[in-house]
Amino acid sequence: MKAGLGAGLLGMGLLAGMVGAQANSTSAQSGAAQVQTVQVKLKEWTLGMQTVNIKGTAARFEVENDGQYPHAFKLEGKLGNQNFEIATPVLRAGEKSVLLVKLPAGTYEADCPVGDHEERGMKNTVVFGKK
Ligand SMILES: [Cu+2]
Repeated sequence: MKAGLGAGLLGMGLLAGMVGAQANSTSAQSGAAQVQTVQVKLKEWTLGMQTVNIKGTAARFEVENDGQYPHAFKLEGKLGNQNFEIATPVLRAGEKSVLLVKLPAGTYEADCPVGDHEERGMKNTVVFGKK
């Protein structure tokens, strides 16, 4: 569960980026690699995601804490037989972060790693490579 984000993972094709607030870009449309944008509106007690099927293998999760409690957005799963997880920092109310991820086709789990928020319902399944 606690693989963290090491240099080895980057070598396996996991690309992670974190950008500050004000991510309003729609410019990812025209590149060779199609990056699907997913809005994630964290609040009590839901991840607030509309899209959980990523058509390609690259996704840009635009995460905002729409709630009152601190929340974060974490994606986890397996690469081969190795567990990985990647997460935004813990966001306070109103804060934003962006997670840019490229993963092999497969099924991954998203959740909020703060406290017992996952058990309270802040969890979802994300499928990459869904046609
Ligand atoms: Cu939370």
